[in-house]
Amino acid sequence: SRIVLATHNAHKVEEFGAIVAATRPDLEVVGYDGPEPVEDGVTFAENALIKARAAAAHTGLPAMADDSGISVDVLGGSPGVFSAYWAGHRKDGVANYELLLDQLSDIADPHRTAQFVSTIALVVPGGEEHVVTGIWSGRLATAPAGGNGFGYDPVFLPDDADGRTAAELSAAEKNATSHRARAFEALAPLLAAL
Ligand code: ITT
Repeated sequence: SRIVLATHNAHKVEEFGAIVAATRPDLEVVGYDGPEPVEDGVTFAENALIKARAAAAHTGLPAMADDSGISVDVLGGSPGVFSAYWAGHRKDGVANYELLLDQLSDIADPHRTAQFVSTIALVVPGGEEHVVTGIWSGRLATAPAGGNGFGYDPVFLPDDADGRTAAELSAAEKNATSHRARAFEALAPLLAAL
């Protein structure tokens, strides 16, 4: 059966492709190039639902959408839902994490804790809606390292990565443990009926 992945972010398409293939190879994940709704929610759940509802309505297929970001404890959870445009320039990953490192420049361990959050909404046309969340805990590095992944990966030191940043993990290593993988793990039982 088929499910629409409602995202315009090529990195998310790649990661979900690998995560879904590993657990539900029978599920065909199709892309979404329909109208992009205004993401004006103030929570990950609201934004994920906005994107999944739009795609389900437009395609008539079950749709899932990920809304994600990095939440830094000492910043009260920011950038959070504003992660994609923290430095004011949407999609400018390097400026975003450089600003974040600046903001944390006076903060030493153990106060650099942060979480990557992935909230996935599943919307079945004319049917149910579900929201699940996956969290990946770690700390902010003091300087970027690594060339894999995207977004804030070069400045995030996951607790389970032996001191490497997320951008120093292989795609397979990241996809085995990331916030996105954990959210999909919670979603998988709900997809069993599809
Ligand atoms: P769509 O809304 O089309 O899915 P987007 O990139 O705008 O794409 P979000 O609004 O959910 O998606 O923004 C998520 C941002 O959070 C993303 O641009 C990155 O800056 C950051 N982010 C999310 N997951 C990440 C990950 O696995 N590694 C590094 N940064 C991540």
